[in-house]
Amino acid sequence: MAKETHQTRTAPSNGVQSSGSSSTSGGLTPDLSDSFAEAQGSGGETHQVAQADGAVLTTAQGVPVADDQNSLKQGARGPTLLEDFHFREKIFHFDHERIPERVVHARGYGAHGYFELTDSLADVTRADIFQRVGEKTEAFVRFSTVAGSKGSPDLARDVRGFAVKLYTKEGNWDLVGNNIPVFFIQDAIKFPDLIHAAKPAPDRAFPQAQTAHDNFWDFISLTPESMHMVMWIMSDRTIPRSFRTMEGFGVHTFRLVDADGRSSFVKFHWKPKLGLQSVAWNEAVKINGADPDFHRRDLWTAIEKGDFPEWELGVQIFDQEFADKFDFDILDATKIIPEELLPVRVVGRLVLDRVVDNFFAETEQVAFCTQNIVPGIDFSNDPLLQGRNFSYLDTQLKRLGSPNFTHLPINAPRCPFAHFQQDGHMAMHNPAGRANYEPNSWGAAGGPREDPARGFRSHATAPEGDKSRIRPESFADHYSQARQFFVSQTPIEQKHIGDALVFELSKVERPDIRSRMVSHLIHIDESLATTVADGLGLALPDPAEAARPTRTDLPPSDALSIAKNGPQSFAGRKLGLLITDGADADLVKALMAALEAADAMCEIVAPRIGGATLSDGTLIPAQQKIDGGPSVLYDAVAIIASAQGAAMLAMDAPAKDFVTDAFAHCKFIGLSTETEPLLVKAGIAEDLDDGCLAITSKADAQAFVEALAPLRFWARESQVDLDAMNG
Ligand code: HDD
Repeated sequence: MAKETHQTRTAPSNGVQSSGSSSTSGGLTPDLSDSFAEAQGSGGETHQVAQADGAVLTTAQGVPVADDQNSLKQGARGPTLLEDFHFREKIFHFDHERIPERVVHARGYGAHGYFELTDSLADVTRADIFQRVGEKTEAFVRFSTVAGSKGSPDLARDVRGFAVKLYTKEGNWDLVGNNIPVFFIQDAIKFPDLIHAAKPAPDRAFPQAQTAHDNFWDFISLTPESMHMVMWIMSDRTIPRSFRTMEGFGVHTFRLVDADGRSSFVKFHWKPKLGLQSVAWNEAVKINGADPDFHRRDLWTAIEKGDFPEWELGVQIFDQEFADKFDFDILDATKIIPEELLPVRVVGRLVLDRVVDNFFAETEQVAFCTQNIVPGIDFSNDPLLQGRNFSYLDTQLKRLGSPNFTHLPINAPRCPFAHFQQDGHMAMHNPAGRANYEPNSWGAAGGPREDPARGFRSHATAPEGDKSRIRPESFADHYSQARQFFVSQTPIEQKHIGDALVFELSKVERPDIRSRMVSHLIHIDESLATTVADGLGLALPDPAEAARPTRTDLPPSDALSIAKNGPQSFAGRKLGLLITDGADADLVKALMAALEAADAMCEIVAPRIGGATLSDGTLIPAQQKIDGGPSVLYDAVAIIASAQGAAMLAMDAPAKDFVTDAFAHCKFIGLSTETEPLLVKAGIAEDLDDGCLAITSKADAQAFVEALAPLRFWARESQVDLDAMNG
């Protein structure tokens, strides 16, 4: 039997910390099979489900199967016999394949990678992960939407979860954040109400994955503390182009604690290397139909082709004296500390370089818990965080069905662990030996002991005040930072916020809810309130009662704008190149080469999936037939067609949509001269602007790719959008 001691039980390790290698873990990997092997006393040989070529199909008990096509019957025509253990085991297992989906953040996608420290924080924290520059720590990240079910589309207007599990040498640290730095509510006791209101209404069970309905806006308009968050969710932050182009935030104020027990406050930021990028709302709606898996496909594809998504980890570190200067509370999760007041210090980078082996084993079973912190990091008294610390552990038991969910490879620490917890469903790490309690007098054989020096210690904070259910006065300003966010946006971003509010509230059936919502907007920005009221066909209501007047002196913060923090080039983005038979081979090849040189992707769209034969006879296979490759799937498009090809495209509705949508979504469009008939039929030939570039030579192709650096050609929006013209 494989010997196992209390002291040195080591979890599956992929060796990132110790050796820098990146062998796998998670899923039914050799690591897991080792665990099985040890737990089951097999002497170390693996119990992995054999996947190798030529492996014999067996039952779960390992019995070789002779016939997996037919159940066992009495006679050729039945009945089926109860003694068919293979059939019964197979169906029994199938019947139990589903586990409860997450009550929020059900729709998500994960990947493995590592965190690398680039600037030591040893001066402010003893957290092991922040000590040695250059050291890598294995990480698993899961991105998600909040409101939709597991099968809902990726481009719902919604907050995105950004949950990071860091397998440090002193235990797992989970930073369970979002792509928005504030939250709807200040106290965790309101979380079930918020989520009930956002999810489908209980009687009719719709709408799915949308906040554009009465219940959501009813709750929100009765919850003034949510107004800052409302500005963020109505901005393009909630329709990101990719997980790779979102920021992430720890949201709460946490604590860092140094070796001497001194503590400072900290806020965590993840900043994407590709810059901030989002799509347009009308585009999002169409992406959901064209490719409901848009975000997960994007992440998978990027990692598989070696274009590893990357973020910087930044921290804002401050002390009590700094905190006291604000008239809001740093424990209030509806507030930010503007980066202009406290710059973000970059201390590391997060790289995702490996897709999962198995979605269920890893992404579905990963259990993030806000209470998973490590020595050197501590909680603040933020009442939202305090409540979360109960909720996550509880929810994992419900979802994964056993307190032993930490035994699953994706959840197990990579560092040694030793404790006296035992038994329960699916126990895989029961300690060997006689002592399963502490204190004991079995000496060295008695199992693990406390370590006062290395062990986790909570920062000692003095209690304040009486036991009570109270919302502190310092949490009372609900509008000042909402206004600050709004005035920090570029005009086009402000327009999008107005459009989004009008869209969402137009789906609300009760006029009094619409009106109540607008009554809050007056405190944020009167012009916004007027635009939204006009857009709804509503008289401007009286302002809502405000606990505190809005501070209008908070200066704009550039860090809050997507447009001011956008991409620097077309790298990592995708061009949809529509071609036809006879298209100019030199132009097509020059464009493809320029994109490759710019580290960008190119997807060929053609009338037939077999591809198109270019002017020089080269057959270029297509990745999409035109009907399956609408322009909403691309960051920019180009059309290079022969005269005959363009004439055919001009008769094809999907081809016309390809151009009109690209135009309406303010995309850069590259056009060969022959495409004129298509543009005429699509109704945009007269409207071509500086965002539509002719591609008539190799040099044009190169210049076109360089022109693609900005996110969009936003100047066009006032020409193509009725709301913009009204506004
Ligand atoms: Fe939460 C999941 C982020 C408030 C209760 N939450 C969950 C996930 C993310 C967040 C990213 C998905 C993790 C994964 O990918 O598995 N939640 C947040 C943020 C919050 C927040 C940034 C505010 C700052 N959450 C919050 C509150 C509560 C919860 C106030 C309850 C009191 N959240 C949960 C949960 C979930 C969850 C019910 C569902 C699935 C899970 O935990 O594992 O426990």
